[in-house]
Amino acid sequence: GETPEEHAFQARIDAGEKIEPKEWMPEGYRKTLIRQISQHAHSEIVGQLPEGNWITRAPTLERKAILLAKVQDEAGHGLYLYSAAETLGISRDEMTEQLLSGKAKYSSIFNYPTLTWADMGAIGWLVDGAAIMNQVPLQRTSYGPYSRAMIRICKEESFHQRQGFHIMMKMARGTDAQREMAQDALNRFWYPSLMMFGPSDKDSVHSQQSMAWKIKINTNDELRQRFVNETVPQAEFLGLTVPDPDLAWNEEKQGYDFTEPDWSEFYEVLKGNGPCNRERLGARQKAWDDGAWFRDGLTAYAEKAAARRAA
Ligand code: FAQ
Repeated sequence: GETPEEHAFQARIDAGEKIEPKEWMPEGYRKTLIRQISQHAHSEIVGQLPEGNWITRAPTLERKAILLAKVQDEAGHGLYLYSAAETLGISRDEMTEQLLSGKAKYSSIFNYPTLTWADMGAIGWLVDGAAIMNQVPLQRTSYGPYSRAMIRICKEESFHQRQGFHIMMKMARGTDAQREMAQDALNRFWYPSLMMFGPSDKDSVHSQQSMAWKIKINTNDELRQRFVNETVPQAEFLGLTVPDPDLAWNEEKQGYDFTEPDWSEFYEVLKGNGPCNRERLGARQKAWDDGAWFRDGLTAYAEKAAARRAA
């Protein structure tokens, strides 16, 4: 049965009120938010790695400056989201330890390699495009700090998506070799992008409760369908082919029928067996280890300062 507190809480959610950090909330609500927000934060931080790989090899100074700015934005999004999660009573250090131990996930998409410059286009266009599709509704999520973080982050993601599409446009209208590179990037990133929305609704363990709490606003399949509907015409505009022979407009549902991603591949990536899982976590572990002396220094300084104040 529902306690009076839980009942009053659900009534506030149903009325569209925002929940703020110091207010009462069910333990499950707090835990679910910590899980989702921290995984989102980890995705932003790990998400810097595939693109960071290309900063030194960007084709022009202008492209390099833009890519550098985008990757810096991702660091900012990560820090913003860690702060939102901290308001729920977990520390940055705990979240980092959960990431490194494999207890906390990050988006499956960042376990795929970035092989060519066209991949920078495909990531901006498809990966940021999918991120926006998911995050625009989350601006209305029930937890105040998360909702406000999403508003800010979505503005920057829109710029990221545009810059990716612009790279794709240049490549798709360039030499034959460049067009082939753009097509190859689309071929490799299409299904991993569809996986970003999570398992199909029948296999999504958290959707029902998260939607009742308005931690999630849409189901995974709803957002995936919206993404396909919006992206296919963009691929056509680019003159590129979506790597799905069964893709077809369905007049009745006013959307595309499309092939589901290979869910066994998705679960393998989640288990740590994707092409780059070890490399990505290895890079985060190294950054954590290399920064230990600095964290120790900060703690020692803070303790000394506190002792001086007490004296
Ligand atoms: N990857 O029951 P559900 C970005 C896990 S955008 C890995 O459906 P839920 C920007 C899920 O956690 C990317 N794991 O789960 C950028 C759960 O496992 P758990 C980040 C996944 O939470 C762009 C299990 O499967 N965005 O970084 C994935 O209700 C370019 C069962 O699934 C967000 O995180 C996946 N794709 O729905 C940066 C958005 N899908 O936790 C750089 C906020 C599912 O029990 C470059 N998050 N799982 O161990 C969400 O909206 C939701 O958490 C979903 C999953 C929709 C991702």
